[in-house]
Amino acid sequence: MRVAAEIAEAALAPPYSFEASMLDAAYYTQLCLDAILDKVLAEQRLTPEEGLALFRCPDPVAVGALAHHARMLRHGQQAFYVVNRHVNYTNHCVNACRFCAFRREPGEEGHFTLTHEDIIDRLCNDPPGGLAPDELHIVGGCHPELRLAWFEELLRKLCKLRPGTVIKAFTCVEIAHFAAMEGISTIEVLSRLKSAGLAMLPGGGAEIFAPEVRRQLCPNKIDADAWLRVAGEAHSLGIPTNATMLFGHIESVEDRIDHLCRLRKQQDISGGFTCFIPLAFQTEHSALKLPVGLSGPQRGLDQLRLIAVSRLMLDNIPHLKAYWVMLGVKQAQTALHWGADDLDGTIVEEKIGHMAGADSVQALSVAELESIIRCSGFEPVRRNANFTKFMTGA
Ligand code: V47
Repeated sequence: MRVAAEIAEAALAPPYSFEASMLDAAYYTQLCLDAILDKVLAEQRLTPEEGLALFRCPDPVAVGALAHHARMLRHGQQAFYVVNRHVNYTNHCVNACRFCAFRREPGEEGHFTLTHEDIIDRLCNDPPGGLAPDELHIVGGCHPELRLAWFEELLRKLCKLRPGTVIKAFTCVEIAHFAAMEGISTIEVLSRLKSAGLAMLPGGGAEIFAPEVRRQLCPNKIDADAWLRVAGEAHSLGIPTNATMLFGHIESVEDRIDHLCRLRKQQDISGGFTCFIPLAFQTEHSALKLPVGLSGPQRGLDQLRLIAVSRLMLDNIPHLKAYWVMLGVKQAQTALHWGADDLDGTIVEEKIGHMAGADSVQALSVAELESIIRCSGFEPVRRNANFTKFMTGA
């Protein structure tokens, strides 16, 4: 006799059928979502008001089914992962955002700034029998003394040691900080870093674009327009970028839709966003305290709904990442059926989420990532940072 877990896995194996999906017109009419269903089936753009209706729909599963349809149209049975390494070069930061549990004051316990050698050691020494990474993810706080030349030299060293590996480094916030420190334009910073080997920008620092919430969360950080301008400049230089949204704190559903619409508009203009990553706020060690009921496991369905609405609103951004570090592995796996197509990667060492209280593990192996994907009924596909290299899992 087969164990139940095996049967459950086998039951998911048949490919998605658009005809036999859950998208029953009569049911969506009952939910007053019939116009949205028609648009999703016709692959038409949703309005901000329709996005809000999806947040207010009493049946989150119905919203998830729409997003799953949109995801299956784009990626079919494929679900992506990357063999990567994260490194944070410093937690010294001039910004002091209220939600951040990663930053430390100089002299405070846990304050650090890595040397080039430390960074190379973390990124270039593969564990015995381990795979060489296809992506290096490098971000840090906005350090008041590290100069642009230091970062250029680091990139050049890494390119020499890891030829062929995509270097995804420095958020739009860091780029703006380097420009202010050097007294040069952000586009000049981007071109210099590109010449030194930068291939892509990660999506951090976007937080929430809505000005009032941003003022409360991160008053010292560049504003939405500046973040989007730097992303657009990167795109104009042929540097793709990701985009994030920090959610699950003090933002309203209107703020979420505003964030998604600003990203969608920028993508219409500059076209270089590769992947959207909703970042679930980790509360435990954050100075930003939320009322009981607004954090913790009871937010699980809200996370899935946010992922689904993001997939439906961001019709022009190809990929949506269920970042397992912040969501937890089980929720990230579930999210693959709610509009997400990517799980991020092996990571090895993660600090920003874990210092804030994320209870996920530090690393996942390729075997674990592939198993999580297969047990969700998808085909694991190993990618690099910008999804330009694909390898179907064994
Ligand atoms: O910018 C900070 C967020 C971001 C917390 O582009 C927090 O592939 C939750 O951007 N709870 C950094 N989030 C991480 C990031 C990222 C991660 C993985 C992949 C990619 C990519 C980008 O983390 C920050 C901030 O928005 N963050 N503190 C917190 N307590």
